[in-house]
Amino acid sequence: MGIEDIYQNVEHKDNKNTFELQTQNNRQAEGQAQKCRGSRCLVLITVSLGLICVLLLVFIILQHFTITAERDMRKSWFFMSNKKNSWSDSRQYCRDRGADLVIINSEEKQRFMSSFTTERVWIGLSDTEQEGNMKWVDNSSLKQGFWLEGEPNDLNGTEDCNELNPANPVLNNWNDLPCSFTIQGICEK
Ligand SMILES: [Ca+2]
Ligand SMILES: [Ca+2]
Repeated sequence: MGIEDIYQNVEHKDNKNTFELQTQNNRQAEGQAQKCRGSRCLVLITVSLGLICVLLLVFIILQHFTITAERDMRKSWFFMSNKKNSWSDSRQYCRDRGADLVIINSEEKQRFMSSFTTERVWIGLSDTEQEGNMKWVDNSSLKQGFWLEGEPNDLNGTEDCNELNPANPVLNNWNDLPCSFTIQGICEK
């Protein structure tokens, strides 16, 4: 083997080594790129899942508000009876329409009902069953009354049905009357 052959051999070996090194580098780079792609993929999946969760949450909240609003609408459907009548005939007017005389069980509702009408109106409260034991049309007991001063007075022992008279102060405008008295009623559906 001449000196030239030795040089050629060494050169060939060097080339081979360089090629192997390059290949190794390429593999490493590819591996890193794959790793990078993999972690990017993970981030994307995480972000997507997060977005889906947020969308679901928004959807649930919107559904909740829609249902609550619908329920409130149903709760808030009030209408007046068409003419002045006794308490029981006014109540019958409401019942014929799938409603009943209004039940006022909060200050908020009392304020609303007082602004709902300018007329004296029957509300769904009476003590016809037992004197002094005021009950709503759903048979629940009265917890908070918005009575006119000195009322209910059961005048002459004949007053068992109750009106709301919006001409009086908003939180003091109930009065008991004879049930045969004729005024309109507020129905609640
Ligand atoms: Ca009474
Ligand atoms: Ca009275």
